[in-house]
Amino acid sequence: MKALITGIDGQDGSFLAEFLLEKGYEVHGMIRRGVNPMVNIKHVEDKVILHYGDMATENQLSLLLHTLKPDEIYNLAGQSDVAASFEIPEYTGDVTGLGVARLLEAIRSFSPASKLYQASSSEMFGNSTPPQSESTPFRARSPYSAAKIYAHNMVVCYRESYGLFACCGILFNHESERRGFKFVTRKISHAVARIHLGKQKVLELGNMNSKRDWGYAPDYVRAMWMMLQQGKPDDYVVGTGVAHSVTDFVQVAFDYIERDWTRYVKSNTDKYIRPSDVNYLAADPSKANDILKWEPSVSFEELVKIMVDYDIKKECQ
Ligand code: F7E
Repeated sequence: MKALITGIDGQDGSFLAEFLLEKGYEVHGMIRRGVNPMVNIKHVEDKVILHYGDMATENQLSLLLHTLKPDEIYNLAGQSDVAASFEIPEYTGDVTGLGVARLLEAIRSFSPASKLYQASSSEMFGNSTPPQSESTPFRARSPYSAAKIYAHNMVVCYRESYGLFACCGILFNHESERRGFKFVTRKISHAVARIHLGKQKVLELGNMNSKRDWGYAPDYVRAMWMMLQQGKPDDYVVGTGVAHSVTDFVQVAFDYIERDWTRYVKSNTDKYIRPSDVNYLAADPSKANDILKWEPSVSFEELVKIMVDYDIKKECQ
């Protein structure tokens, strides 16, 4: 089996590459020229085949699909930083939204038998009432979510119009020791590790009241693969079903190093407040539980510990 992962060098791409290699796949990855974030895939670099490509240009995507004709395509590329999407809305729309239209056209023209996994996002639900399921309305609250909604709708449209085997995984937040430092969980685990070691004194955050359904990323890449092994293509919500606030994450992380978080954390820092935020995301993962038989394997408390432990170890090196 041959798979192509766009955005292979990101958190999810790297875990998915490991997962597919273990299953005996020939794994191809698309990376952008000029970017050097190879840390996540350094350990599998000689086992995967990397290609330069960009969601912002159709030529390379078409050529890649024409040459490879992969059995499975996992589209994990895109501008995924919600806060940044307010500053670069056009770029976000181009790669995260229109990029999927380019990919779908390339699949339809050059590799129509490929199965596609599209990384949709719980951010698309905006402030729709939790718990959110596949039938919950999408309500964009950021340029990022608007782009993801467009991409999601395009995948559904191509599935229904051209019979492509294309699935959207509406994934709730999933984190790990490979998460980028700009996302709140890794920002917290990294700061907590540094505070523990006496290297940092203060952690500045924005809105600590928002609630997210946080799971462990390796569990989520398993769900992506499971979707493509079904008899028919469909869309699935993937999350733990349990939500916690940013304050909860902070509290559990600081409890772990036995310190009182209120002495170190400054909340509502202007530069981390978004023009509009999503208040409360909690998955209703019943469909993924029933049909995919997918279940998360790591609890919220375990996730926090994994991340803090990793960052303490890293900061000691
Ligand atoms: O923010 C609040 C912030 O940036 C979570 C992406 O993977 O998941 C992710 O999007 C919450 C928000 O993730 C800070 O306002 C407070 O309410 O970690 P985040 P996100 O926006 O939920 C979804 C599913 C995706 O698809 C996205 O690609 O935390 N928050 N203080 C902060 N957030 C950040 N980043 N930094 C702060 O200092």
